Amino acid sequence: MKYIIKAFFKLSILLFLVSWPASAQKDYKLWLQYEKKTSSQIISGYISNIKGIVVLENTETSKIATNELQTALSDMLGSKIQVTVKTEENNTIILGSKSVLSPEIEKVIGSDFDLINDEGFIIKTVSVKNKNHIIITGKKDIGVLYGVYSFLRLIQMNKPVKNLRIVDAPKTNIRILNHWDNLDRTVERGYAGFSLWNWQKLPGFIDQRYIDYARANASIGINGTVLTNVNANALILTPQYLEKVEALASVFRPYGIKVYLTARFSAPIEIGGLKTADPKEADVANWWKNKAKEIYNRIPDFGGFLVKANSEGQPGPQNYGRDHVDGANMLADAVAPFGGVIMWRAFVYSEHDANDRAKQAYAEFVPYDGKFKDNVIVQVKNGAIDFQPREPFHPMFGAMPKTPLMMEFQITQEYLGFSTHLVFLPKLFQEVLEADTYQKGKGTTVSKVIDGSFTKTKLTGIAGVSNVGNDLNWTGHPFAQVNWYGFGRLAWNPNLDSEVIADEWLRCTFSNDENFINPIKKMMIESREAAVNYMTPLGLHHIMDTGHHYGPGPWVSNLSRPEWNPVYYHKADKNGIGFDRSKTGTNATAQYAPEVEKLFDNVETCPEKDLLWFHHLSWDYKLKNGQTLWNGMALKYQEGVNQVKNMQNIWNKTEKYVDEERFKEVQMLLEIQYKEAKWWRDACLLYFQQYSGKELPAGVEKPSQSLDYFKSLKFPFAPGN
Ligand code: BDP
Repeated sequence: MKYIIKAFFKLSILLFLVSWPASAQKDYKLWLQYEKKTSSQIISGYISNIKGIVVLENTETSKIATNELQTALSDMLGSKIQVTVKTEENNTIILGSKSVLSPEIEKVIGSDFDLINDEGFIIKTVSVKNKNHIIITGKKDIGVLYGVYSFLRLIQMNKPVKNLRIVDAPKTNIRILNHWDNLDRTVERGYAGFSLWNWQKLPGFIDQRYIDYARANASIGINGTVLTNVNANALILTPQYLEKVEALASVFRPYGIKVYLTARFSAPIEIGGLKTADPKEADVANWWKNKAKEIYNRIPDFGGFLVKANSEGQPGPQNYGRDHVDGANMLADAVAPFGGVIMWRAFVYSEHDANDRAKQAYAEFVPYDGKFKDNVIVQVKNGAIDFQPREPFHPMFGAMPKTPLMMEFQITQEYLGFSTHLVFLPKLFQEVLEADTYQKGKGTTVSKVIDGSFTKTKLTGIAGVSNVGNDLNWTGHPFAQVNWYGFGRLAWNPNLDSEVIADEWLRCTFSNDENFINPIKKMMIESREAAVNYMTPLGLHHIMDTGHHYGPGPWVSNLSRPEWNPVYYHKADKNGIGFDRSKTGTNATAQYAPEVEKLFDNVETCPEKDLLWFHHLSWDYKLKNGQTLWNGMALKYQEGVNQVKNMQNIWNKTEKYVDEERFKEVQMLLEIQYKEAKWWRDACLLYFQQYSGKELPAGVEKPSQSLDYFKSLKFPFAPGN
């Protein structure tokens, strides 16, 4: 008996140890789960017909494509798929780029090649010499790799792989993650652990994570990564670090990913021993030229530099009486001989400028339209302030027709509940991309500005500030993975619907069961509006607490720069609330095309979701639903809280569709989100109530604590700060 109990005990420990990694792996595997299919799924998906993989080329990239296809198919089919080089067999998948296809196959692909660029792919069911095949091809091997991921996505989603003709290519050239990672491995605004880059062990130690990171990015078409923080450290440009960067670049290369670095403008002084970093000084320009040469010697396909200059205390050309054009063009000359680009950020606002902060980037940059070198692209945040839960699109997108502009989205949730709140960001991204700038008449959407449809610019791009860290599940929250996924999919195709993204991701990450997909998709789609409602409804913005940006802080008014204080943005007083950016105020609306200006300027036509962004209104102002502004605002805060409660109810019903670990993780996180939604509601309403002097309307729960209590909360070790 004793022996049996002991054995049972040992067995339970063993089972525990075995089961832990298996479920944890699900989190780690992201949207590349490749779950085994049932026999009916295999039959209805026509994958049982696939008899082997034929590989026509032998590059590093094509080896990755083959391996991915073989492993994934074998896992999903439950039996090993063979790889051969014999094209004469029936029912195979043939992988190969245009140059290695046989004339017969090239002929059946025909003019489809004209429809794609160098990164595009074609997936086509063909019959050649009475044999059936699925061809996955592209102009280059990277296209084949992207094609493989797209093909596998179909199978993951139980879409039949019969009679296929998919022709797809990315609409932007630079699809890039910006890591705000410091050399000590802390991550500015990072909520998923420490930086992936283990600088101390590089270049000798190649963490498997680097490979898995590259694979995840390639699977969604991301083709660039900026390894370092925009608040840059010049040391990254020293040989000691460049050797490490080179090692990472070699890992990423076969996945089609180029490495970029942030350039600290004062690097010539800090690591170059020069007395100045003046871009007009020949010594300085030469220093950068030599630095570029040194980097390209190591990394021939180095992407280029991302630069934050003269912004929030970072050095830049203005320190020497020069301007952004001088700075960007000097760096552009340094990397141009090697095909590099400069991504110059437009996130600027000055403590010496008393003007509305929302107007400053436009005022500073629009006069430079057409003055940057061809290999410069100006990187603009989606809104004019700073990644708030909702911002109207940045007016610069409608105002620089002669300059390539790239979008900067924030995937990490600095202002959207860190990695604790479930907020589906593709919905936010889509809202911005679809916005009409009217730059060249109706239909000049932001997406068309950045994909170069109108300007025919050669350089196009979308950047996303990464939410990835060394947490086991990469992003801290299982559902934050979709924000990385969705960013990649939108960078590839800025016109993609966010609902399609949610659908794809859920099927590949969790389950194809409609009973799971339908409610959870709805929950995701609504989650962004829920966050806006419980944080910053009706156009409110920048009312978070200081420094760490965790939780509400509408009362903050003591910071040295006026535009750092929440009171600067909400302007609540006895007469009302909101920032008057209309003609009667700062006239920021005039930075938009006349059609948009008119819309925002007139309080009657201004969308209510942006109301307090553009207008200061009395507490009794009547909203479209007949409520007063005060009541309407309070009800919005309550609605946000109710939406989170509803998200919890929906999630609690999914236990049988989800593995235990992820089910519990999301359940716990939603509980925290619910508490924090109430915290936002109570703190903001109590604070604003001091000015409105009005009771909370029926339907809004009474606050659980006093305003003083909320003001007293301190978070000295909040992450990411
Ligand atoms: C703000 C962040 C700050 C960044 C800055 C930027 O709070 O940490 O350095 O943006 O984008 O959102 O440069």
